[in-house]
Amino acid sequence: MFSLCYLPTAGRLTITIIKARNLKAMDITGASDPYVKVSLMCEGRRLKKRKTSTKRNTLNPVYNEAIVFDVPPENIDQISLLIAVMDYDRVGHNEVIGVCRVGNEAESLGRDHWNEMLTYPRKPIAHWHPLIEGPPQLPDLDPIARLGRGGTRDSHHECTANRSGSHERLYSQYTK
Ligand SMILES: [Ca+2]
Repeated sequence: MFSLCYLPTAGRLTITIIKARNLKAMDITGASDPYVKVSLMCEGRRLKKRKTSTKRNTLNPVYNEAIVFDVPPENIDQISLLIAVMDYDRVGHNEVIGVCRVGNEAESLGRDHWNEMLTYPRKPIAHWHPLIEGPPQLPDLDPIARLGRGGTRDSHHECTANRSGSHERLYSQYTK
């Protein structure tokens, strides 16, 4: 479950990772060590990524952590967020537990949630999202992300979102 909130005047997009439940067990302990990685995507390219803290040995982690990206209003239609729940492993590679996407080009709930955020600016809107099991390199392989808006690659639609990076912050211990 996560909330989305957009401040058009400040050009600030906030995603608050609230919690997850019934995650897949990835470790022999019968649990996982989940953290959430959020990628700011523009036409298939990853502009920024941020992650939450790692919760050890649980399938029902609670985060309440906000991640902020700078996205000017003129770029908001080209942006999507790829949310990946990952299992931390002390030895070896961290594995993908599942992913979901929100944005103009996302499907069903991912697009509905995004549109609801744009309809009600300055208001955090939270929803549960189902995770799909994706390959680790999903951002590069996803044909939907590569198409861009309307399936064209117009050079005038440059991704300028979050170029300065001065306002991006990760609040741990964020409270409602
Ligand atoms: Ca693990």
